[in-house]
Amino acid sequence: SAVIEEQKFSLQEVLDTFKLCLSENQDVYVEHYVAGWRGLVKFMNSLGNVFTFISKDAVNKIQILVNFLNGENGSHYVTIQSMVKYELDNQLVDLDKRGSHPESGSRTLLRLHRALRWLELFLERLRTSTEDSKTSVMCADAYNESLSQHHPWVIRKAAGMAFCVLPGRPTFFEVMNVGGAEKVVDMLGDAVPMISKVYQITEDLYSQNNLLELP
Ligand code: 1PW
Repeated sequence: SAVIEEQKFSLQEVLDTFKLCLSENQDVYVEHYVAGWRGLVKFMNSLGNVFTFISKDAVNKIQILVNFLNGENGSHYVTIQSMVKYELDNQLVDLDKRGSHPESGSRTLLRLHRALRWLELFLERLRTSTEDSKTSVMCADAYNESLSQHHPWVIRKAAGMAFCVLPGRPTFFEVMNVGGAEKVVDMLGDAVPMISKVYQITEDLYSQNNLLELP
């Protein structure tokens, strides 16, 4: 019936959003990047309340970028490339220490970018996992290999506690709402390289402009 046909969450749709991120000349659209993150947040929240502390910061950062995108200088924020150029050309970025631009688009996106690496590593582990693999371990390993290096002790501690209560692999796959394990693996095989590409293009851009350590 019509009642049942309300929008169902599917991780497939979320990951598809990241496909839309890349323009023909390999620029990254902020609009789709942010939309991808919105979906990820929705997914995280459906995993349980403990993840709201993690997703809260992402929500915050998504909003900062959306405000730029909808603001009077929005045309400069269409792609990550144009955003970085615009903010650098107009001295809108705190480069060495926090100053008059603590919430620049460039430093805000860098935080999501670092978290995207975690996601990439985690999804790749999930893809190659077996029935008895533990999501908590895969998630923690991916985190320790990436994002944790940018976090102070207290956040690492809190994140570690959140991972411990992650649902097991079967529930996890169910929440992803993609289908059976085989379908999940197929979907991830498709999605992970896409996310990896968006990550790498952003990483190169930030690296070339010496922005990887923005405060
Ligand atoms: C199961 C799906 C996994 C998706 C992973 C994405 C979640 C990333 C959010 C982690 C946030 C932890 C708490 C916030 C910490 C902030 O201090 C930190 N933000 C991030 C995104 O790492 C740094 O931002 P700040 O303090 O420099 O503004």
